[in-house]
Amino acid sequence: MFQKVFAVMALGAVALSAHADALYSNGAFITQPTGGTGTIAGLPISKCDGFTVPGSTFVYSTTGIAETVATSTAVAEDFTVPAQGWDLDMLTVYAFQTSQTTATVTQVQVNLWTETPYNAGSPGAPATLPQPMLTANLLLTPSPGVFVCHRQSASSTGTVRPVFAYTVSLDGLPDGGRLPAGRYWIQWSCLGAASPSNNVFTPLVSPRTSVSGHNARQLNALDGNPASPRVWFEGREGYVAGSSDGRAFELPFELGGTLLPTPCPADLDGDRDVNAGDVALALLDYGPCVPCAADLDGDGDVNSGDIALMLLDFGPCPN
Ligand SMILES: [Ca+2]
Ligand SMILES: [Ca+2]
Ligand SMILES: [Ca+2]
Ligand SMILES: [Ca+2]
Repeated sequence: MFQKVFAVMALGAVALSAHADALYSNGAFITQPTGGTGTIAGLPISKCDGFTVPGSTFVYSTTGIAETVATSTAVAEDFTVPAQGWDLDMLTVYAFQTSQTTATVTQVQVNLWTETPYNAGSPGAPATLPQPMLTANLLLTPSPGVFVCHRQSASSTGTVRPVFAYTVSLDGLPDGGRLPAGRYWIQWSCLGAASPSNNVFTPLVSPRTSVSGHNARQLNALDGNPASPRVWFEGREGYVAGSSDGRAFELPFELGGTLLPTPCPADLDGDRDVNAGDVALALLDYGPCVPCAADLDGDGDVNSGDIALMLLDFGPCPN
């Protein structure tokens, strides 16, 4: 009989997780929602914010950061799960391939870290290298790309770099994406069209002053040579070895899912209500019992002390 109760519960949980709410956005990047001129008249624009470094008049302007499966590059961004915990269901990332006018991304690779990503050769790597949660990236087929805007340099009004949004399921993460409170890094990269260039880029959060705490990480060649090893480092716009440290940035992404329910240990049958049914279950286990859900005070015995705790929580579980 009780097995039946749990089976019904499990079905309820599946139905709930199919409803994904917006849990987190790392920042916007459309700077001119009412559109541009020339060949992209009327379509929204994401214009990068240019900057110069002391002693130079050159205006740096980063249209995109490589996140290309075909060249073994990737990016990672951090997010913080609050005390209640999250059940992640979906990730939305943004990508363009210069000169492509249609959505080209056919695969998004995803991994998750519980520490800042470093690998062998990373500047400032800790003695013990962190590892991603999954030994192999999730290989995910995205929803059809949705046009979002055109990405431009700081000065251009004509270059066509249509940015598309791609959404993938995160239910392939450990435990279906259920995460306890803490700080995490989500890693992603995209597989797009092979020619005329296989490079896939993400725009940057723009303007960068709209958010703080810039710390996006890149998996790429440290020296800019495509043949060099791929290492994790903090991305720096306008970095020039020996003359400019550049400036860190943020990358746009969104997470969808649900808040985990608040723990309610006295609710033994999981119906989110502590009532006579739960007391009846506890009485079935009365006496020495290890391990035992009804042993609420953890003393290895289900007795009047546990029933008293149960009565204290009588009524609906907190949300
Ligand atoms: Ca960040
Ligand atoms: Ca999930
Ligand atoms: Ca109950
Ligand atoms: Ca007890």
